[in-house]
Amino acid sequence: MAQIKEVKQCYNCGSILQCDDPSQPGYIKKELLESEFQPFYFCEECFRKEKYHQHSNEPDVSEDLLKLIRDAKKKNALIVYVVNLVSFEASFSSKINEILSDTNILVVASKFDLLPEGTDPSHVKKYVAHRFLTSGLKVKLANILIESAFDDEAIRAFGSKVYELKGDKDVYVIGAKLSGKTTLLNAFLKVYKNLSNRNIVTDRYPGTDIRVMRIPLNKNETIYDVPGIDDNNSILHNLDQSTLRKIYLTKPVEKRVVYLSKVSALFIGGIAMVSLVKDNKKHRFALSCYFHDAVDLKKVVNHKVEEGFIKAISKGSLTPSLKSIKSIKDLDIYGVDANDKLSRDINIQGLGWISYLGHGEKLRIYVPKGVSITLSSNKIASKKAK
Ligand SMILES: Nc1nc2c(ncn2[C@@H]2O[C@H](COP(=O)(O)OP(=O)(O)OP(=O)(O)O)[C@@H](O)[C@H]2O)c(=O)[nH]1
Ligand SMILES: [Mg+2]
Repeated sequence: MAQIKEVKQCYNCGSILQCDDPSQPGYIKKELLESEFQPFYFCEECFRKEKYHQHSNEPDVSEDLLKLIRDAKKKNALIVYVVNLVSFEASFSSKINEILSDTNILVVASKFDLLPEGTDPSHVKKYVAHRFLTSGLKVKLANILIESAFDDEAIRAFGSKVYELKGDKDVYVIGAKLSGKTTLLNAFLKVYKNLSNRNIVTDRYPGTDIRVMRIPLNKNETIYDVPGIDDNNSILHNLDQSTLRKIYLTKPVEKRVVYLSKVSALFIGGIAMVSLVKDNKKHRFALSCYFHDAVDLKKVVNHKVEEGFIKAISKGSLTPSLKSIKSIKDLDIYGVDANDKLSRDINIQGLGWISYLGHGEKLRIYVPKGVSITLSSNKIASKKAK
């Protein structure tokens, strides 16, 4: 009987994928094309050209945390990896991911309620899967939950997935600081039954100085709430408490669009800046910005944008401002080639992200020293240029 079969295409260039001839368009290695972990596919050329999901600085990870994660792996425990959907791109650690490669992982992508209204969860799920894959962690699409900790149905789905995947093993809930681990577990406690004679306790994890909350599931098994991976590569780490409270997202982020032309720049509060170094005469260059609305976005047209940025910070005319930025030496500067007809996100860890569609422009991104930026495919929508 005739069958309808999906023809697999490259996510970037649309070439029909093939494993026979590396010199022809759409070539991909057979094991990648057949991998059950692959949510979408890139031909080898696009993957190489695009340097997907690279990020500049990794978070610091303590020896104690690595010890705890190695212990979890030795016990064959289920790892619940919580990522905060508004900012997780540079929260991965290659040291942790090396330990966790080939481990049973359930991903909870939290704070879906903070993405713009109307965001497609199935696209976000693929984005998360791809992000994990390129960080060296294999996760099946079925084992990624996109949720908000305030949604009862999502919490029940989380509970049943944990029971389905854990077998007779313990469960370790890990992820970056403030990713929502404890909030998730507190919501879970409302629907959970303690089948043991043990109480929930917080104490030191053996052999480390890390304090964990232990939630007994039954006689032998326990869920561990593990303190977060450090955010020293995040804007959040640089801000004082009151500024942080002002720009920390608690309602859905809204898109703001700014058009840049050559010798212009966008000041993102007094914290970060994007300048357009090379334009494309035929196209206006639009930046779709996703930051808290308390972060001022100011476009400036000036040959001396760097000087202008530092001056504006010292005058306190941008909100919020990082007073510790006193000269250009206090900033890390990255170059981004906005390749032809490709839509991308520039993620500034802890602050938000900017989407653009490239036509061969060149950009410069300025962030406080040590803050990581990541270049990735679009989290919200995968518009492709024709
Ligand atoms: N809007 C929204 N906020 C959330 C959600 N989950 C957690 N939060 C908020 O995120 C913040 C951090 O949550 P926590 O649960 O303390 O994060 P954590 O991962 O346990 O943080 P550490 O223990 O420091 O590693 C809190 O202000 C929560 O209210 C969610 O699904 N949606
Ligand atoms: Mg916590």
